[in-house]
Amino acid sequence: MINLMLTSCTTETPSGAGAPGSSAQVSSAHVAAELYDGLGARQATISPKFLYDALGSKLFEAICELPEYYPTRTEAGIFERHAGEIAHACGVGTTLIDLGAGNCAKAAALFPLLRPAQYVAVDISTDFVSEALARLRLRFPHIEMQALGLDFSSGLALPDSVRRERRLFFYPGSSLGNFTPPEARSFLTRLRKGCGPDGALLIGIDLAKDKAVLDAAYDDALGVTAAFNLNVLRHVNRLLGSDFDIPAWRHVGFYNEAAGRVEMHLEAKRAQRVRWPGGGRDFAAGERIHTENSYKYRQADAIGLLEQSGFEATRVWTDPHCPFAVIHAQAIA
Ligand code: AVI
Repeated sequence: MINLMLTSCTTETPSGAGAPGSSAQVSSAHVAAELYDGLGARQATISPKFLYDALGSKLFEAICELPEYYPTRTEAGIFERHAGEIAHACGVGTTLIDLGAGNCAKAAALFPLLRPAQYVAVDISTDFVSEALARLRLRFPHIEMQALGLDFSSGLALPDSVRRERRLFFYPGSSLGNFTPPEARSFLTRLRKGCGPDGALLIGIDLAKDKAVLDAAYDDALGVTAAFNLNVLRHVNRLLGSDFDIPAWRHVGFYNEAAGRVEMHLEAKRAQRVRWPGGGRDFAAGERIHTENSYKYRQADAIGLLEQSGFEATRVWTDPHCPFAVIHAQAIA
């Protein structure tokens, strides 16, 4: 078994498109096979989940602090400004299921208004989330809480201990964008099945905006996002025993307007051969490894995606200066 360290931004564990979770016990054979597949493909890829080893998680926390990286603070501002309305739309006494709960801070900020009947913190890292819950229980002793160690990006089997009544899935952080749209639809459809006829979803989705803003957010002046992206090669070297020479690669992050997504790549600065046990690959100068997509939806498309997945958007809160949506969506019977 390999301990694939994947942790979160200061609050939620980002999760999506195989992206992010916390500390997953993943079989080394499975991890290696996935990496070999991606690295051997004509267009080489490394799944974004490999961005989140211990250092990658810290770098992601740093990204959330950057002036250029607007999503974290924009979403936090929306939750702060509209807390009362959001709580009203969700209603009190729900079964609040926090997907990628991390340190549970985002959900906990809503507890006084939401007053959930049960709080279920789901994270790929049971240890991390259990520690957070132990602290939360002291602050909110009247709320029934449980931690679930689950990689919900691939399946959502909730145990019987999770109440069936009025399930409210909480999925902030715009991590939905790290799925391709078809993957996002499958994921949301699983949530719809998991929440039952009286369930709902509270989700943060990043919206399309000016290319210059997006380019800067994913290629910041300090080079933190570059370090975050390049660090994936260190992680892969550790996991595979490969010999990626980090200084021989550069970070590329840009908004692909036609595809409606930000793309992150690693570009070879010079022609080189990368070796790993039993194989290797030649990269030409300028050849890229695709490491992440971050889809930016138009608001109408985000609502459409929810509808196609069995949800009806009942309320949408946005920021007056920076397109980002927090959406409350009710399960369609
Ligand atoms: C976790 N996820 C929502 C982030 C994003 O914006 O797509 C990951 C990230 N990649 C580069 N910067 C941040």
